[in-house]
Amino acid sequence: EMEGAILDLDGVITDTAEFHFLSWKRMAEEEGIEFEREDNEKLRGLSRRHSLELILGERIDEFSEDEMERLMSKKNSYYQERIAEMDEDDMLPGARELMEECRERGMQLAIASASKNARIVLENLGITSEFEAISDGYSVKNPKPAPDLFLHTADKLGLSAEKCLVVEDAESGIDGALKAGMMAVGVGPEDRLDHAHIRFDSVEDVDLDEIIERDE
Ligand code: B16
Ligand code: MG
Repeated sequence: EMEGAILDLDGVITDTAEFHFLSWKRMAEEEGIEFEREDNEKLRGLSRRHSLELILGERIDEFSEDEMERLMSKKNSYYQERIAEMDEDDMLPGARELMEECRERGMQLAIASASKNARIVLENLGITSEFEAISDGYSVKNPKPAPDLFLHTADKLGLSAEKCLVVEDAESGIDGALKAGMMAVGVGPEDRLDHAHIRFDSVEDVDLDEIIERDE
């Protein structure tokens, strides 16, 4: 029986992917680094550092550690400008309902986000107090696709891995959930999430009954 729902933040509760993109793009343009919308998709769910490494690609050798820090903090300041404008209305359709349904089934709720800004976003959405545990980009050393963030979160809930389901929009998040030994629920297209235990096109489509049945 499922006793914990571990939810990803960016892409499941709210859609900040566009804010991340616009912030990376603005930084890249100022620095003469090439970065196009097509390249944004593969950044989904990856840590800030891993994202920058992918954006720089082969040019990475041209940048010192200090330079990389500068680029990341520049991007982050642009991102923080964006999320400062968020409020309750920025929940993805179906996210609130999914949280309520998990509650009705007596499950604990948690957030497992790669983002160091997760707490600010949750505050602005007004849902911080809805979660028994919040793990973010500061919680563990190894980011997704490592299982560490999910295991850390289950631990905070006091639950073993097999009692937790994970809802994720990113390939790397599904990888991590599978490695953690949890029920991996994907939200998004098949080509990105075909390795999930079960997949829905969007958060609105997530059917908890179907997930529970799959688990039995
Ligand atoms: P930050 P999630 C992830 O959040 C985002 O999907 C990813 O695009 C971002 O690079 C990462 O957080 C780090 O964010 O720069 O704010 O620390 O999907 O795991 O909730
Ligand atoms: Mg995500």
